[in-house]
Amino acid sequence: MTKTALITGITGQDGSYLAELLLSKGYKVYGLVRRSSSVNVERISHIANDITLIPGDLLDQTSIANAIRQSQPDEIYNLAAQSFVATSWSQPELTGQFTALGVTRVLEAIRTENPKIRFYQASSSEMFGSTPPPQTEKSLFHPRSPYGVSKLYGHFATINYRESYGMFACSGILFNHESPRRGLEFVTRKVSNCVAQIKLGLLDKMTIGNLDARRDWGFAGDYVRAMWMMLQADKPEDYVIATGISKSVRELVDTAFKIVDLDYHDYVTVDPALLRPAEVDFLCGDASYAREKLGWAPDVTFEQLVQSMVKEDLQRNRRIIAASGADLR
Ligand code: NAP
Ligand code: G4F
Repeated sequence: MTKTALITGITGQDGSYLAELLLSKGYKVYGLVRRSSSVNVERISHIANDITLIPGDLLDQTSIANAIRQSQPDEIYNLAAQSFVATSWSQPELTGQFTALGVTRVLEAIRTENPKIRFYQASSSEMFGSTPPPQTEKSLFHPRSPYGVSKLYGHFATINYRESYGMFACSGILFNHESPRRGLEFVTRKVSNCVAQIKLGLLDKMTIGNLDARRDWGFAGDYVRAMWMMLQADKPEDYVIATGISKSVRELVDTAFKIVDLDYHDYVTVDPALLRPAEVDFLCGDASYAREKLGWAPDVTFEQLVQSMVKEDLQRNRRIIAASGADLR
């Protein structure tokens, strides 16, 4: 029987990969999209004819309930959030409204419309904050940003609806995952785009913040597969999803510049304005439980990921130059 899924955050990085995955499995896919004054569907334009978009906002309970009524989903993937950690210090209240209370709004809409719907919550390794690695499902949470605090609320709201109402509600505690579709404000994409622009002569220098922070970076396509697997399991549980390999921002920068035969020392300067009020120093996840229970493992390595991002940004910037009519030599 054809399954139906509703994805909040379908216009984001993960939403676009998840929609592709579900379509490939024969799902009917709906996406909740908030109103914007300009078109914001670049990441899903290639599948626009295969999905149905429903207007709605995580800030608006009625619109979420309407979306559930219209789509009648078997599964809901709650990916919408204010997801940029740095912004959460300048907009802490709004981050809480989207990223924390937004989860309760979706859970409450499911409870009242159809509690049999399976629910996936996009929890985050940011919730571990200052807890040292390796981080597992059993590690302590100590978030270090308003974003991390908000995600922790959403995480426990999901557990609470599972325990209070017997709902099939799961959280994936996902470590950083990236792709050529990553927003330009996140460090991997900022680096891949700057490297491409420096190589093509469009940019002279790149500024960066904390070079010593360490992250466990994987490929978004591998991680949306884990989301789907969680909702196919026999019982609802929470899982850490990670590669188990941690790299510093410095290693990321070095790797990306080397791909285009440049030495980052010649181009990169640290800008103290990019340092965060409180940093998450060291993330490295242990996804043994997901491997054992779901059979999940990542396919793409850190080096392959950075390579693909730099390559795509080189191609995209070349297209921009070509469209502007500038000489590419
Ligand atoms: P993203 O690219 O920033 O996408 C966020 C999505 O949320 C966008 O589609 C955005 O819509 C939507 N959104 C924001 N506020 C909304 C609102 N009030 N109502 C409806 N939609 C709203 O994020 P991502 O990287 O795909 O991440 C997906 C989810 O996983 C997020 O919850 C993020 O916090 C979480 N997560 C991500 C990572 C990671 O490394 N990528 C790791 C752990 C957890 P617009 O297009 O209109 O802005
Ligand atoms: O790429 P980032 O902005 O990602 P961050 O803060 O780790 O958050 C991402 O991963 C979380 C999972 O752990 C998600 F929940 C969240 O939604 C998001 O997807 O920063 C990564 C690291 C940080 O330590 C930051 O301080 O890179 C460091 N960094 C150094 N210079 C920089 C920069 N980050 C950004 N964005 N820009 C810089 O210039």
